[in-house]
Amino acid sequence: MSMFHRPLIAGLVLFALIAAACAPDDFPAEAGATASISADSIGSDATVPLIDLSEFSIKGDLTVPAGPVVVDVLNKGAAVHTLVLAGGPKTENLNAGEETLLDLGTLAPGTYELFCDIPGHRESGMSAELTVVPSSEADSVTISAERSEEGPDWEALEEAMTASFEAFPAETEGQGNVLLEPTILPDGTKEYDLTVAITSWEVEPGRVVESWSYNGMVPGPEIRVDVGDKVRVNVQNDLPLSTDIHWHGIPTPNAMDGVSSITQEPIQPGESFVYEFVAERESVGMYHAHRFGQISIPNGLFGVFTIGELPIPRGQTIGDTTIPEDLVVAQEIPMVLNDAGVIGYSLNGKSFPATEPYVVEQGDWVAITYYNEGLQIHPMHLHQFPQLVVAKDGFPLDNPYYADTINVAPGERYTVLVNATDVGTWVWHCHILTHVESEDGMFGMVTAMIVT
Ligand SMILES: [Cu+2]
Repeated sequence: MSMFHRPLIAGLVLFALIAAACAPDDFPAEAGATASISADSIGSDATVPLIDLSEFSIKGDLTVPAGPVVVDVLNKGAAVHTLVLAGGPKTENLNAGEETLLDLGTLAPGTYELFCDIPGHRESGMSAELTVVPSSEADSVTISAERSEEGPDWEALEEAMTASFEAFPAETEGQGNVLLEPTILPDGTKEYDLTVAITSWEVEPGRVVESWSYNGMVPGPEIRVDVGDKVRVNVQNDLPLSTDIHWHGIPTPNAMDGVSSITQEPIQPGESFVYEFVAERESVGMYHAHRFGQISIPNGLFGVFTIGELPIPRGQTIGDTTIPEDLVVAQEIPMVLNDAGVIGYSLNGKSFPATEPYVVEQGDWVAITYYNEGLQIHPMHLHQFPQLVVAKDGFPLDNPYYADTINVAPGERYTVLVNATDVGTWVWHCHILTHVESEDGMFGMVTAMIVT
């Protein structure tokens, strides 16, 4: 490398933030601190690599010589992003088009992870390795003198988009939501066994992650019981952390609520716990860990738990439609939403093109329940067919209503009825566009209803 520093882009507007408190040599003691600095406070011996953020990638000068490093970060994307040095400093939230300097301190030779800490972005591809070579090898390193003015590679975008559609539906290993059959005990109790462990999970073709799972699947096995059933769930914890199970939306005795340190002792690694309760009323619920939920749930520890029948308003008139008294639901579709952890943006544990298309016959009535186990809201849009919202969190609505887009917040469930009146492949997706498209084409929270 000829120079350790380079001219800063004219007109670069920078904000001196809390740099005063952060001596560069203190890294990693400044872990988590935001460390944007002003242009004129960069030491003349600092390397200033250019890093670009977009949906969902981190690109730029990813090899630097050992010594002081100040990254010039530009958000070239459409969404808010950050740049974080794992265990080190991070930028403020950067809006689309914003640029800042991030002081990484003095880096020793080695590899470091850079990522965006907006939920879901790291898992979706915003992670990159920064390689720091010994200063004796500095001559072999090239740092961009200025940002390329080249526009996007339109052709590459076209190719990636077409390829992503052509791959749908893609086969992957593993399927979630498989109905779990109980063992019926002599007194009629329905007994289920759940093993909690870190297991491999293929989210999309070739992307195999270390998911946190119930019985090795994401979402965990579906549990379905009748009102009045005695339920017993044996939980074996094979995680490296203690856990518990909360029955979200399911009434239980307090001691069975699954909030360890309050209603029970944590289930330690290698230990087990038995949950027992009576299924009191019809419920459209979920089960998930409560302890370490922010780690374990996005990583896959969630499942669907249904008591009784879905609340279908047979015979009721909504607008100019009367739901037939003898309406037969051709298919019940649980759709569990997630957006973070090792799984990332997904429907039922899979990212497009590995998401499952739902094949129905023309005229079928289909009942769909959205379950949001993620950290963000997701407006779920089905093309062509109005979605009749019949229940919120399992509670039947007095006045069901039609919507074509249903906003599902974390923890919520919406049950909708759809009459598949028109033949075709109708796309079905979250309408936050960065949850479904990246520069690699379609991904994440997209599937289709195929009406034959
Ligand atoms: Cu979304």
